[in-house]
Amino acid sequence: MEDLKKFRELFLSFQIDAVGPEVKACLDRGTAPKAFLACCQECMEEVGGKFDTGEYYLPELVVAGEMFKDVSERIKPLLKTGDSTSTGTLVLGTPQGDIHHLGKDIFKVLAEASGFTVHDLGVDVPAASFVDKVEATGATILGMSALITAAFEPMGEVLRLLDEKGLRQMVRVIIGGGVTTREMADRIGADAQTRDAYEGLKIVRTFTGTGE
Ligand code: B12
Repeated sequence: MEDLKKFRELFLSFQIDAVGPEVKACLDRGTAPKAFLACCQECMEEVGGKFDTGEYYLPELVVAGEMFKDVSERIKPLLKTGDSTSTGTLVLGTPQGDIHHLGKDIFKVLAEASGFTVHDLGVDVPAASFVDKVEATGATILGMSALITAAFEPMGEVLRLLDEKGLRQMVRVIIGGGVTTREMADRIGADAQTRDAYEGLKIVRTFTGTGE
């Protein structure tokens, strides 16, 4: 990824004002829009690792988050011209207690670019709101993103409520995000789990019968 070397350096040195122009310069040189998503994810992991070891604090996380948001806004319109053959309706959000949204947003960009209609409820979403939205839209897929362990219980609550309202059979549930595991998905009764937005897209396409 020689092409994104400077972009990566700017991102990792938190040069927030220079990142946008560099995205444009790379795109002008022919860099594929999707390459930025992968590169940003790597950068976020690096920043996250330094946060974990105490080298960085919350301000670095916030700036990295802002840069990531800015980059995805810039490339979103370009991704939409991709393959939009599949269709399906998806409700998406980060459960109550969790305010992380960058990974969810990456998945959303990919799902929309692939032709899905996405109802994004945002972050810190109460269980009842997920269920109400599924009911109101007739969505056949529900995606939840979790980055903190405190979000597990609220995700379980969503599954319980879906059952209670007789909606569980109508909707396939996928959970994603750095803290999720297959065991967690099994425990709460979700259909699928991933820590990779591209894999998530493949999974939801199989749910709608539009995957390979
Ligand atoms: C950025 C960040 C923040 C930013 C969030 C910015 C934002 N706008 O989202 C800010 C600064 C706000 C923040 C706040 C906090 N954070 Co924080 N944060 C992170 C950090 C560094 C990166 C997370 C991230 O964005 N990763 C990049 C994305 C792209 O990865 P991802 O989410 O996994 O998404 C990918 C896949 O999982 C998948 N995906 C994600 N969601 C979904 C959903 C579906 C349906 C699908 C299919 C796929 C999918 O797609 C993505 C691309 O492949 C992590 C550390 C780390 N190493 O991960 C800590 C981390 C998640 N935070 C943590 C903590 C503790 C907090 C705070 C409590 C800190 C505090 N003391 O206040 C608060 C949380 C408050 C709250 N109630 O939520 C802990 C969680 C620990 C735990 N196990 O519970 C972590 C792990 C850091 C740590 N080691 O301590 N944080």
